[in-house]
Amino acid sequence: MILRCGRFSLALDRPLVMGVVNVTPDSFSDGGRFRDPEAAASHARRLAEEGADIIDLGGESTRPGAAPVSEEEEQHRVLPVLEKLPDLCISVDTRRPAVMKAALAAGASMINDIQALTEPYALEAVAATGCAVCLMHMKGEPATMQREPRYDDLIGEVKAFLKEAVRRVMFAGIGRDRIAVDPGFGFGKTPRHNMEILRRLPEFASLGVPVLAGLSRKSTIGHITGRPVEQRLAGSLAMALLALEQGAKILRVHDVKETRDVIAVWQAFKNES
Ligand code: 7PJ
Repeated sequence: MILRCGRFSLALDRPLVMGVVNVTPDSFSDGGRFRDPEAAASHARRLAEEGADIIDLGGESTRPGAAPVSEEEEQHRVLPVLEKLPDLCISVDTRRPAVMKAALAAGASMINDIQALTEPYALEAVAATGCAVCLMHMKGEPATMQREPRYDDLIGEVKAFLKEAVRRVMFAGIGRDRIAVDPGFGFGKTPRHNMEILRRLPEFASLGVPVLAGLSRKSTIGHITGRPVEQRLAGSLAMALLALEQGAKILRVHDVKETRDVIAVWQAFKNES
């Protein structure tokens, strides 16, 4: 299996690592250390050297209660960083069609959308390009999604949403080899919901596209371990190993070097290295 990301073709015979670079002043997990484009670009370079296959660049904080960002501000955060990294496979984490268009024109290879290209004109922004898309499930809106999320049938609901999202983007002309899906850990989910999704992650394989898992430093790890965000490396690595074992093909992480070691150990255990 191959994931086509614009001018990059990523083989999925080993799990891929997506390294997170936030260009926000209020990102909960790295405290907006990379607001300056130069600093963000050099962090991205370091993650690529550590073994990130894809760099996920985000200019909008989706942290509950985060201040809204204008479209202009979001572009102003992301584009200068993107332009400094023409040789890397860059994903842009955005919900806005105008940002998608501008990012793709500036060389982005993937669009990672926490609302699965549901904004009007989002499909049009990506379809005619060769970029990959990550379609994520979210229940509610970032500002309020963690207020007592409830499901009658958690796995059924998330899976049905992703199945419909895949159908919709394929109908718009995006080939299966350009699509990844993501159950959206922490996006309208309690720690209990997140663990149930992880436990039943193998059921998402029937969607026929690679599953991306984003668990790195998330509050569920804080809930389990009692650790603040800057002390969640061990918890994140444990989550990465579980996600691999449950069939995730792409891991979205902050700590690339350490996650690559987890993958190496897992592969040696599977005798595939
Ligand atoms: C995710 C994301 C995730 C995808 C964020 C954080 C919050 N995109 N963007 N999956 N999380 N596809 O990094 O903790 O889980 S922002």
